[in-house]
Amino acid sequence: MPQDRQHRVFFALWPEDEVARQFDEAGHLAHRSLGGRRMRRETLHLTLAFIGDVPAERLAELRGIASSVRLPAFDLLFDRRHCLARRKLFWAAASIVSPGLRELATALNERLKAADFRTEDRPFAAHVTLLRHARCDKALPAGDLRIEWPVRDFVLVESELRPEGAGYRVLQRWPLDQT
Ligand code: 2AM
Repeated sequence: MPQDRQHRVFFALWPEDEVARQFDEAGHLAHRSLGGRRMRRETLHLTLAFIGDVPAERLAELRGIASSVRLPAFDLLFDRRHCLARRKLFWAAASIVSPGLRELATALNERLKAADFRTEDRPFAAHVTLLRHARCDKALPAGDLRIEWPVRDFVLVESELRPEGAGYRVLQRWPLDQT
């Protein structure tokens, strides 16, 4: 592999099959009203820190940053559906952002910044995108969202832009501490 190849990467939470299935079902239901393009079940995730293009030789630094983060596992409850008209995105969110999630996202973003990686300046908004190009002017179907997600690890992901949408590859997984 040529050393100067760029890798488009980000840190994320990646759900287990059963949790991904519930997000997928919520996307399926919303799609009936809002249309757009559904995210494929195997690609559903929550971004903790978006980094963008990095050269291959800096991937080891990212692995080092992840390994230096020692934080406890936490549980999330996704109970909000939101359509962001400006970006035509429909996503699932949590009305209470657990301190564990905030701590993890903050730790990663701060360490990335300290190591001179480019990170997002926009405030962290915990969400799982379910539809792109959604018609947010349409009414959502009735029904509440309630997805419980026990978070026990986080991942570094490479995004490969393909004609059929982004393809993601989990490069490595780091466990969170469980007591
Ligand atoms: P989104 O779902 O709200 O678009 C991979 O692109 C992941 O990184 C997506 O979850 C995306 O969020 C997130 N992301 C955050 N900032 C991004 C950026 N500047 N460009 C592309 N994706 C970004």
